[in-house]
Amino acid sequence: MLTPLLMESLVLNLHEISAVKFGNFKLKSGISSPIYLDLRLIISYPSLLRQVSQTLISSVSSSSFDLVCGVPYTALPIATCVSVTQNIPMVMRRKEIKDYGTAKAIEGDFKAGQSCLIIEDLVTSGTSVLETAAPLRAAGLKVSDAVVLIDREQGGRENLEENGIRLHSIVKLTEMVNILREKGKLEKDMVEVVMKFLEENQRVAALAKSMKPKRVKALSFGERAKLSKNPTGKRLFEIMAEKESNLCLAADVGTAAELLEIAAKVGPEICLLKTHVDILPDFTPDFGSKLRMIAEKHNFLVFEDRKFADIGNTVTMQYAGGIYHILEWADMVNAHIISGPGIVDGLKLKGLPRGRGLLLLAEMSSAGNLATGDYTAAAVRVAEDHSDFVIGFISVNPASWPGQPVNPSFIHATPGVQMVTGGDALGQKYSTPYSVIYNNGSDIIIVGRGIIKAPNPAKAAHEYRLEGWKAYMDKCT
Ligand code: 5BU
Repeated sequence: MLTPLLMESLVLNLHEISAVKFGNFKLKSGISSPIYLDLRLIISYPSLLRQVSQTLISSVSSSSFDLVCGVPYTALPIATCVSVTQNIPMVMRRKEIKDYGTAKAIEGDFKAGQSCLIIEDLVTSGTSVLETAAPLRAAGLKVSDAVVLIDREQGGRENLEENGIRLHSIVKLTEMVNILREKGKLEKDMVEVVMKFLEENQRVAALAKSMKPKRVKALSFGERAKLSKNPTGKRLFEIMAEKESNLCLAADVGTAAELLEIAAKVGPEICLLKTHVDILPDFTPDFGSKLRMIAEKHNFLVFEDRKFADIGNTVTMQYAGGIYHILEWADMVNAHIISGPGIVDGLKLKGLPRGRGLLLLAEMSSAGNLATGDYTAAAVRVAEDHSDFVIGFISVNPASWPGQPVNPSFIHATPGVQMVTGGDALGQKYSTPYSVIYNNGSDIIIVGRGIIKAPNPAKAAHEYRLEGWKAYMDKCT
């Protein structure tokens, strides 16, 4: 605990450098606020930066953490200062991944199992702390505490608590305002305006929390396996439960040889392997049987991301014939519904007698795509009419679909997943494993470059599996 004198000195120093301002400010969220905090200014005052970092670390027991990590960007210099003065190694979370070749979500040297303290300047709802906690946890680090300079008291503490993170705050915003009032730094009229604003904001946060629909416990994959009418759908649920994996590898590598190699390496971590067979220059007719041997050994299914889109008669030939004979080796394929339900009838004609399954593209991950609203709803209707063959959907945010939840026998698989949010240069959009599974209501994370471009794909797959599985377990409890 900070002594009243130390807290007072800290607050006055922050006020002195105009890191706390009073007036009428338009916040990023659009609302007008009589108070504005700009803690980025601290870096221009080294003695204050030292005071802030010492105060922060003394409010938690520094010896119990192996590492510290600042939330980018404002808290990075604070965390650096803590690291240097306390001799605790630091790690850094990348806010965006630019170069997929060398990209790592967490920079620095660390070992799985080490404990990491998160350092932040200001907490409102706690979202930014959670965004940093997710990749740290995914990398195997233990995150149980976060320390913050100022708590705006708008639900952050409770939100973090729900996610297993204890929040230590140095000053609450109301305490800060009280100190400044007592020290004559605030006009009486302004005190009233500020206090009213803070009270209202706390009320709004509490109301939003109380209005949040009560979460319904999700059915387990094991229970859903019993509901599936299709053998491949049933098997996929069973594999997910057996292997504790809801990870699909998008194996978009350069050659068939590389694909088979990565399938063997990553096989133990995945429930599903997704191919684009038409990108493999060295495809040979025995590719399918070789891949299936690896799939059987490691107990995963094979999904050819063929995205059929033609009329029923044509897709029967594309599915079973041509060079690739997809029907022979892919447990499941997917299709657009742009051409109408006849496409499902066509694929079913070939696939159902072989026990294969189909995913319909209800949504897509890329920016500006047209699979939204009525199109998504139409995909659900087509699936319901063919639930012996359609096993689920390519979905992005099924929790937001009208008329939720759809029949739990359907599986939702979501592409566009990496440990940090962002995108690539060609329209791909990324969400984190936890948000895809827990917040957006999907079942399977489909990860490509996040794994195949990692320095150690098997290790990266392991981390994605743990993160995806944790989100699923949280939904089921
Ligand atoms: P990435 O490297 O994780 O971005 O790869 C994503 C994979 O998922 C890639 O094979 C795409 O073809 C595939 N994908 C997608 O990204 N978005 C979609 O909406 C659909 C498939 Br459908």
